[in-house]
Amino acid sequence: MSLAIDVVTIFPGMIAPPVEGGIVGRAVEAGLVRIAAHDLREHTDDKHRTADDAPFGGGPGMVMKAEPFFRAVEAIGGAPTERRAVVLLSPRGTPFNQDRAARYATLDRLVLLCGRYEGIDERVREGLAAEEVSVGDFVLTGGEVAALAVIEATVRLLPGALGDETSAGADSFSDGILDFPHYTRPAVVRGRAVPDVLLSGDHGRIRRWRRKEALRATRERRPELLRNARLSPEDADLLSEIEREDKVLA
Ligand code: JFT
Repeated sequence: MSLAIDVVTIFPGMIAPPVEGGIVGRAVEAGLVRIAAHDLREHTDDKHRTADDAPFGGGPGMVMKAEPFFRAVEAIGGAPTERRAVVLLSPRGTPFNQDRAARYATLDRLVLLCGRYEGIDERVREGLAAEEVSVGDFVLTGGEVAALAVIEATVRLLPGALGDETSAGADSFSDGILDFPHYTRPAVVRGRAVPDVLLSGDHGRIRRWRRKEALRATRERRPELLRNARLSPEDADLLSEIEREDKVLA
């Protein structure tokens, strides 16, 4: 029916406020998604509520203990028939992307496991058949901010999450390339004018200009995306125009 998202973390307070506002908060209020943050320390077994320990093999830092994660996921429960993914956020994970967000948006339940320190005992990934995912090639101090990125990317794809005005199909990445640049009033800002074509009222020229600028940005910033993008014959023409313009400027 609707999606349930369960986040397991020693910092549940990092999850609650961000999911109360914006598109995600509205999707919660509309009943499109339920989001719960679970305190990992509730599933520890000593009086100090210890969630980490020293690494086997030695070395610096601490490792998140396995057993509290197993207990937390058992306590979350869920029907045996539900479509579920368990996701372990990690800088050594498979890159998260729009295709994966779209798959998570089709599930009944998404369980997000957040750790800290050097990472989570490997037996958690194995034992829960978790997908180890990274939100990008930079280093955070734990999984919570990464989990928030996965939540936003997934929830906005749920049918009804975006208003009628906007559609997820018009985004950057929906057809594998970057978005075109955007402008709003006034027509001149600090001496910088909006491109004339956008004031022309000629919707054919506007559409073609936007497509060209989307292709130009992708070619300059993310050329690897062009190899896998769905490109039309018109796109090929526009890319040739861009290449010719580049040569003139060079
Ligand atoms: C960092 C993270 C992601 C993602 C989970 C856990 C501990 C700290 C750390 C930092 C460097 C090396 C551990 C996490 C991330 C990202 C996710 C953890 N740390 N080892 N950092 N950067 N893109 N997703 Cl658990």
